[in-house]
Amino acid sequence: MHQRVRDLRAALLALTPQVLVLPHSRADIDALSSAHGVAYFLNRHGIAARVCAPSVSAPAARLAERLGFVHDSSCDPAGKDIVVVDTSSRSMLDVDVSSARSVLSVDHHEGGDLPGFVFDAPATAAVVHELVAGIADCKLLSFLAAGIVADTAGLYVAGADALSTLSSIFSRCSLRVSDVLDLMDSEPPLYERIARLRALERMRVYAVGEYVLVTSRVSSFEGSSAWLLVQAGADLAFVGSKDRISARLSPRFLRRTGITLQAIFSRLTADVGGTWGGHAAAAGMHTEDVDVALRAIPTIVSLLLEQRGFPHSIRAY
Ligand SMILES: [Mn+2]
Repeated sequence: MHQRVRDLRAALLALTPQVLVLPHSRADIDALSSAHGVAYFLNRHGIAARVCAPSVSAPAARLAERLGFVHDSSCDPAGKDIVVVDTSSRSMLDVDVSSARSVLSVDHHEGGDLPGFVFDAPATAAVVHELVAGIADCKLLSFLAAGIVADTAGLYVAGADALSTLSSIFSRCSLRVSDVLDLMDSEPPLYERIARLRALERMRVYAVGEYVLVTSRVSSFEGSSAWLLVQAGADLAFVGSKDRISARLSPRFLRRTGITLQAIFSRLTADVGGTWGGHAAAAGMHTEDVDVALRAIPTIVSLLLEQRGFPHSIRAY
């Protein structure tokens, strides 16, 4: 066990029950699996702990249900010891923890404002795996493996550390990569599939330089729809709902151009108003006029390509 994980272990074992384990808002698979891992560790050491996750992403909720993990969807932090998981930023939490007795974060992102441990790890689940490795059952280990697969973009950016953690889980539980992928790949519900098909029906297709940019409109599930459009061949997909646009980039576009959604949305919100948040290849924005914003996107992408010296003519199909 690494020394930092040993320190984390000691800090966790010093907590007073009942401990609340809190993943970040709209908990993803890494956050929710890590929260269950930390709660499992505490419970196994006689410190009663519960997972409190007021908002959970659909893939994480499906996976937890499939593996039989349950969490509370509301909780009162007053006077309790809280472990915050997969974030160390107050603003990323659903629950105001200012009345808590203590707060300890376990995270792999820099830049938070909560006290605790930030690890240089591919996923929080990899850290939690080290914490529970000797005691955990294969349901929890599968959940943590899915957390690592999810946070490494389906192993696309997995390095030796992620693979060696997975290797240890796979040999202990006789798993293959396909078992974890099958576990994660549950069919989305009817309305989500209809939204995705609507997004296909309503899309506008542009070629910007050698890249395919697609915009579309749905009434909900815009993130899932944008993901689908990238699977269908788009390099950049922007899907609007009533007052929100979700976007995804293909790994190819990101790798070749270095243009991120941060760059695109910073420019777009400066031009048409609104706020945005997210990662390089998956992000979203809120805006008053979704149609105006969607129409402005091809020109902005073309400008960003031009600034970086790439061919950038726009063609609508
Ligand atoms: Mn994570």
